Amino acid sequence: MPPQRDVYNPLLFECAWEVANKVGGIYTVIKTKVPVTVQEFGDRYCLIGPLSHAKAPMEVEALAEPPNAQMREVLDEMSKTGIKYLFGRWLIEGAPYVLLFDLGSAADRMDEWKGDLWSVAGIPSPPNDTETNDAILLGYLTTWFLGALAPKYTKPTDPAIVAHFHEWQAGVAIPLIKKRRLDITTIFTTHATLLGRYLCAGSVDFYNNLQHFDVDAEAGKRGIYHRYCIERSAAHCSDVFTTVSHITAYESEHLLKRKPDGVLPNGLNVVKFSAMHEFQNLHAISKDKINDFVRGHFYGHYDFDLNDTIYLFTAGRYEYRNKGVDMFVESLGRLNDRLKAAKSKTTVVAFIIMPAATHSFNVEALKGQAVTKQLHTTVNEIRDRIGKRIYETALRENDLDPMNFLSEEDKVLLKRRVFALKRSSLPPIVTHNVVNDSEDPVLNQLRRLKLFNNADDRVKVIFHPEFLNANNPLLGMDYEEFVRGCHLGVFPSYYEPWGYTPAECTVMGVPSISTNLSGFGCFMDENIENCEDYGIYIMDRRMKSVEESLQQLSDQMFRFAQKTRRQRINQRNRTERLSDLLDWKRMGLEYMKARQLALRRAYPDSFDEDDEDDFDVLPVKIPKPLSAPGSPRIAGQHSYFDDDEEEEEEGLAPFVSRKAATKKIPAMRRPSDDTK
Ligand code: U2F
Ligand code: UDP
Ligand code: G6P
Repeated sequence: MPPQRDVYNPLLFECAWEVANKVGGIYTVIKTKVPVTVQEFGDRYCLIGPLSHAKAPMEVEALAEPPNAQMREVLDEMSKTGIKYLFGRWLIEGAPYVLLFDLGSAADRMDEWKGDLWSVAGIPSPPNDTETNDAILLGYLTTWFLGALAPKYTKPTDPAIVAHFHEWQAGVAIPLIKKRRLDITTIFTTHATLLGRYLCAGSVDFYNNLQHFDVDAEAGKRGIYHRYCIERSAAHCSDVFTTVSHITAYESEHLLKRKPDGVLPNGLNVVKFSAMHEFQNLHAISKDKINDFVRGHFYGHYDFDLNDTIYLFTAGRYEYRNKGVDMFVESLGRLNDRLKAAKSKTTVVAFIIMPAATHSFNVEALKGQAVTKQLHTTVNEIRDRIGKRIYETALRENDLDPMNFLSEEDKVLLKRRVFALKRSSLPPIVTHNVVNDSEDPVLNQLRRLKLFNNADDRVKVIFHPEFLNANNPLLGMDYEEFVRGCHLGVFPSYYEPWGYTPAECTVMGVPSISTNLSGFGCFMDENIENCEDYGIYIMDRRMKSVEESLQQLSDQMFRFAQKTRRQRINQRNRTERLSDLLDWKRMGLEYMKARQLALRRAYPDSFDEDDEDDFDVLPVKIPKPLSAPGSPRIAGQHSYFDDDEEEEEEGLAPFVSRKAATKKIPAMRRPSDDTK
């Protein structure tokens, strides 16, 4: 007979490589989700991860001891055998408990554990893969801890234990928990598949061949067979298996050979402004800073009107094909031709923010900022002097001829500064000296398309091969501030399980272009009747040929470039209204459902029969939109956990959008100011 536990007040352990340890997108997922999870679990929630001696001291406040006797006892036992850890509170909103294991303190057990992993789970581990070695240490330490904790809770009134693991690096514990038959229910969430990432980075027709890949052979060819085994085993041994989007669910079904039980889309911690104009003002302030940079960058060629200039950007890890930078650059070339042909006065400045190996800043780029700064300082000094002269003259009621106020010295000074603005070269297309300049794919494509920032180019380009930060001497802005100042984010990804960048744009009220191959793009398409009305442009990269997709992308950018300021302001307001859709307060409901399912599978007898309906249909209270008229009416979010027979049968229907008209935000009535 299955055991009985208190399934209404379970303990929750969430385990990931990126707990208090920023590496990539999973850190954002976990950190931003903490407030809603703490709200639900309070002190029954604890995160588990590896101890990074460099990062943890900045993020975690150590506590003398864990909150309850059971955890204290287990950690004391582990400590006596030489295991080191840091227990404390993660200093982020929600301040959850964290348990970070010092993997080095268990390194002497590595061989024993590797042997065990092979014998109990059939997972091999080569000697020199540090990432895998670390994953094994983390997995065994976590299982040790949870395995010792679980037997301390055996009465039907004791809490059930839910353990949620993210990504293969945290996945080793799952087969171990299963093989050891520990009294713990497990959830595994994968944020991408290893094979998917590797295959897409090459030039394969990934989505049309998903069913046909010989997964073991492909993993073997890429030297990741052992990692793949961990990922696949975690997917199969977990009580509940989930991914972050339907498209990754489809991919997992074929590459990991288990159909996910559900989809847990990524949310954000949305900061609400009390009035719309507040975020619009922030846009104007940030745009001014970008304007300053642009004045400097284009000095000597600054012959376009910033009042009629729009800023486009793409950003993320430098994965040229996966992130669709190839498409972005190609369509910038087309946009340039179209704007020129249309004799448009609008200038588009396109930024590419992706870290690449560099030597230093480009001297020309630095010089531009320096000479404009000097001119600005000189103008301010002259302005002060003129001010004094006017004041003195006016007091004495002498001759007030303005021509007399600029002294000869000031005229000379000003001329010198203006001469310094002359330059023989074009404004650089890249801000740094790139290590592999001649092989860099972005630079090579820009050169091939002759996008050199010529005077007659309506599209100017700036490749910034480093993530942004406020201390940067060139573009001294944080990423968030930069995004707010831009007009449109462009993310034409080919492989993007979720894609935080367009989601971040949305909650800041910045329109974006994404694709129907990204989790975010598909999610928005499923939930909104007419995405483009809301500034969510979605490129079709499924049904269209590359050429057609490129055409669509340049059409979307061209249409955007033709909008009036009024139309852009209006569109930003609509985009910002979608924030509720991406808020963890709403997205977190899917996590709740996953936990319910895990508990139900492990402790079916602990649920009151009367409760059944309550759990199947969670009280999904969708927050009201910000302003009543014209706002999106969010009728209901499509949930993978909905107990809908038809949906279950239907499967993932990968290339057929799961449009459910009633669940969508209705199309917007076009306001009169939408026409020029
Ligand atoms: C996904 O983004 P991530 O930030 O998690 O992407 P990475 O940090 O690149 O890691 C993805 C996995 O692929 C592995 C790596 C991770 O397990 O160790 N990997 C590898 O083994 N070798 C490589 O050369 C490259 C990667 C996702 F892509 C986004 O769309 C989501 O928004 C995000 C959050 O859900 O997760
Ligand atoms: N980002 C950043 N600084 C930059 C550019 C991007 O911190 O200058 C962040 C951005 O805010 C986003 C992340 O990089 O959170 C990229 O996440 P995404 O989900 O788009 O892709 P991933 O890298 O996880 O595949
Ligand atoms: C915000 C500000 C306005 C400004 C506008 C510029 O809405 O509140 O004062 O005029 O941004 O918009 P644009 O799309 O031209 O950058």
